[in-house]
Amino acid sequence: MIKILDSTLREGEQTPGVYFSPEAKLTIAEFLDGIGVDIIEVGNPAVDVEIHKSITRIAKAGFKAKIGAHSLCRIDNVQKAIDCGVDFLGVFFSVSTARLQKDYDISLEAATDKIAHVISHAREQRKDLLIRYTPEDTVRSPIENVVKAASAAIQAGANIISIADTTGYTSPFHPQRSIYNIVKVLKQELAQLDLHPQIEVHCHNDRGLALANALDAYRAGADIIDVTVMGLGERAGIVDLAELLINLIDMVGEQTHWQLNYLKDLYDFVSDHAHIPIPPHHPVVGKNAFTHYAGVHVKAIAKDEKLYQSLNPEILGLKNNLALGMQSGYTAVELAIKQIGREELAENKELVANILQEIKVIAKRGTPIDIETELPEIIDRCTIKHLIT
Ligand code: HCA
Ligand code: CU
Repeated sequence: MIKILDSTLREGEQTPGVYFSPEAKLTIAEFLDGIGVDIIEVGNPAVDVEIHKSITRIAKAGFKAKIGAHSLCRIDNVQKAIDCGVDFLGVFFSVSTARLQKDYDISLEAATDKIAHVISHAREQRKDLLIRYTPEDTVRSPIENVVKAASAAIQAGANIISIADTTGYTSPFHPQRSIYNIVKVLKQELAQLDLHPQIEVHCHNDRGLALANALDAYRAGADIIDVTVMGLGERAGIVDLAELLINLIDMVGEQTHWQLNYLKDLYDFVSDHAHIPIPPHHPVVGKNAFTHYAGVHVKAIAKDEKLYQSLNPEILGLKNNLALGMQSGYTAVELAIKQIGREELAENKELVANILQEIKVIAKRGTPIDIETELPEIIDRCTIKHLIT
């Protein structure tokens, strides 16, 4: 069964301007645990003492999910993470030619020694720790470097190798740049060395392909997929939790343990605390994700919702709804009138037509019409006109 690693509290907090207080972090972790994600990556304890405390607190909170810390490839940093009492440790160090030469200025051999040294230190401390090694920018690194670093990491005690598409470079449609191939090749190369780590993928969204790439990696047999709420993260962020889950359900079947009914509240909470609104047309959790509007659509869904819907909002604890505006037709007005409990008016065809005309005029202001508060006023105005004429 595919596992989900949520990194809202680590990668997500790398969104410029975003800060989650320790209380917000705990609440977000509670939601994620309730949804059933497997690993919650809380942060790097070396970044700030407050993050260190949050990791320790969440690690002790007794969640079902494994609680993880992110760490530079340094003994002191790894030690800080272990001191937080985490179940999971992620160590990253790139072995791309460019990074080795331009940034770190060390040879591949020196890099692999360092990786092995740091990971052995962590393994010696804790036999039960899940250790992930990420050759950052994996997908733009020579595969032989990745295999060398990954095998050194596994021999030193790593259980998981993460393929990081740090710059959103891969594409399922590009002949040389598919994460599908990278997952397959890395697994094969490591299997030849009799090494069988779990494979994780971390896909950035710079080209808008993070979700497509994550699903491509899933198809290739990846074991763990990284996500964040709202796809938060550096630059264009990473894979969106809600979007991934809704797609995985189609593939693994509805018999999953994920509690999707917490998603909307989690997203609202994160959006409030990140001060980033959820776009209304955001899949699954956006205000319009299950809203039907244009005349033809509303007329059809009044007969059968599936005519314009391939997802069932009930699995998310949500319902369909209706929007009124310039694109509306007669049926939408009838349904909206019924929705606010004025069924008797829906019979009056002339009145309904007048209300529709009035709605089309108001719609020109360019903001949504609120059915609960504005429709009663529109009805009153039209009823008076109707009585006079
Ligand atoms: C980062 C980069 C990272 C690391 C991923 C990982 C990436 O912000 O440190 O450690 O698995 O995209 O490569 O998020
Ligand atoms: Cu990242």
